[in-house]
Amino acid sequence: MPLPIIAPAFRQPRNRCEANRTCTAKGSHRLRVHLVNPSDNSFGTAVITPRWLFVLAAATPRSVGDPILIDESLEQIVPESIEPGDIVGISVHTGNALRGYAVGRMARDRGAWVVYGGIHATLFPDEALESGQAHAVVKGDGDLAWGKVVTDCVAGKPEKIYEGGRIEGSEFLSARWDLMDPQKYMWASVQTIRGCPKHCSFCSVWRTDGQKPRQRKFQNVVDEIIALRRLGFRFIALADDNFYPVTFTDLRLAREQGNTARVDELTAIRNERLQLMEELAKLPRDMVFFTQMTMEAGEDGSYLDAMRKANIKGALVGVEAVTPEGLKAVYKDWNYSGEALAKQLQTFKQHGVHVLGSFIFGLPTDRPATFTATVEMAIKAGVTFAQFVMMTPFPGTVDFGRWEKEQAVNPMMVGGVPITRYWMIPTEVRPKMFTPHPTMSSDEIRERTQKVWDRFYTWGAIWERSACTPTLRARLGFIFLSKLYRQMYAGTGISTDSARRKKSKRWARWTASQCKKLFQARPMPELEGPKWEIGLPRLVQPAFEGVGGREINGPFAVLPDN
Ligand code: B12
Ligand code: SF4
Repeated sequence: MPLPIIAPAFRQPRNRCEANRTCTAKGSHRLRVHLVNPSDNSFGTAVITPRWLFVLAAATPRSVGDPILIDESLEQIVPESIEPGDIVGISVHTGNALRGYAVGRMARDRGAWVVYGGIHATLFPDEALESGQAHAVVKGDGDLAWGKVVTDCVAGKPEKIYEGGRIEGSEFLSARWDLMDPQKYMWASVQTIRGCPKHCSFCSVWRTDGQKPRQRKFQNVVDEIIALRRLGFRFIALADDNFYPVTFTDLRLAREQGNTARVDELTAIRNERLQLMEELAKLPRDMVFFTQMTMEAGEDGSYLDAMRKANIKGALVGVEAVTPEGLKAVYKDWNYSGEALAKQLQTFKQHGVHVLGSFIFGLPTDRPATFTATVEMAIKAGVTFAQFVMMTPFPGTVDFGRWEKEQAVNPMMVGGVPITRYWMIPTEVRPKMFTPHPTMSSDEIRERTQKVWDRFYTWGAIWERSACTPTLRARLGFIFLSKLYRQMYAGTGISTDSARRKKSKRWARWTASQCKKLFQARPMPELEGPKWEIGLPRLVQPAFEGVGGREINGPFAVLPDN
């Protein structure tokens, strides 16, 4: 058996020599590539791997060696690890942009090339150039563009903007999981599809990633998952925008329009989904997948059955609002409300797919009674987990555009920053809500939201829900995970009480380390993958090797199979 590769990724170098493992002569320095996932909060253990980090690692030209990967949700970057001439790639989404810019400025001060990518940099490249002192920004997908950026930096002449665009599903790179420390994460993340045909008003996915589903070759997905199982990962989040990209309505409309090309296209997408699930069903039975999809999938029992057989045991479903007015406000009136909603969500469970219901508070149609009605609906619909997020206008969304226009006349300022650039406001003073509500104050919405989290995640309610697990150990895992989820989101995210936040962070850190143990599995280096008939473009196929020997069993392991 080959020796395990111990990733340099999270053992951050403390001094020059360690920083430069490839250093050849005293005083000389061969440039290194660093990829940084910025975060203000480090928990030592993370729930899900930030996939971009390992995909960009795969896109890094071999000529510059393996990149150093730093996930600040585990631990903060050590500035001394950056040397003049190094290349530092930083990913920013809106929530971590400010921290990302601080890392970029630090790296530039130390003489490194600084490059940004990710959804926020794609939408605000000028901001990354100015506030983050970037040499370059990649807009869109980095799989193909990153190699050119690195080569240009090495040559000392990077361009300011690179158009990464929206590459085809067949071009998505497989991640370099060999550079990950499996001890640090509970779930790995694998993407099977990008883009979403819907157009919800609070979501930017359909605008940045497009409405055309870009589906990865199922063989590549399966190969990557096998590599992860060999390493000892059996919990895998399918980091997809929408796992149910073709609905019955889409097919019916195409048929009614006599658009046979469209019918064929949709059918092919759907068939490939089913093929993927058929292959997943052949993997070791201890594997557990989790995905995100619309509740329309409740219409299609055979699809849900295929998910269950494929061990896709849960899905985040965007319920958003429980009233027709609320759904209309977010351009999601194709979602169900009232009794039909409860029934639709129960269908998932009846087919063996657990639901993490996602609800939004702070919609203009919300009233005090909406909070109670929502949590009662979540309980009635039998969702296994729930998240209650406060309305946030994310850039690139319809909501953001509307709000920015309203604010243009007389912009509200917080600490000298216009509120429509809220991510630039230091986190300590950043408001929790930005868009004014017609009848409730932000504090009222926040307090009511917090109460809803507290009510959904009482010990008694969690205990009752945990009955879906067959063993006591699994039940304990379920309880831990529920409490962790609540603390990470409601305790540290929504709360403005700094003592409560501090306590929540400490608690989350401890619980995360306990939960991690429950997710560990025995590596299966011997696991054989299918031999595909058609030769696939294998842009990167690193050698994956098992790491250590660990016991399996975790909360989802035990969710019913049927
Ligand atoms: C899976 C996922 C999650 C998972 C896992 C997160 C994780 N640890 O990775 C969970 C469920 C935990 C999650 C949580 C949240 N998420 Co989320 N998530 C996603 C999703 C669906 C896929 C992300 C992914 O892994 N993609 C696969 C990788 C390979 O793609 P990528 O990250 O886009 O990277 C590519 C390019 O962007 C580029 N690139 C990225 N970084 C860099 C860096 C450099 C240097 C370069 C050159 C290129 C580059 O190259 C990569 C390869 O092509 C995206 C939707 C999306 N389409 O992006 C939303 C998304 C990122 N999430 C979003 C949000 C809002 C959240 C939450 C705030 C939700 C909430 N209310 O709690 C939290 C925040 C969590 C946090 N603190 O980070 C928003 C972000 C919007 C914004 N403007 O910032 C998105 C875009 C969805 C949306 N509805 O709009 N999320
Ligand atoms: S919220 Fe979900 S369904 Fe709506 S556009 Fe975004 S990814 Fe698609």
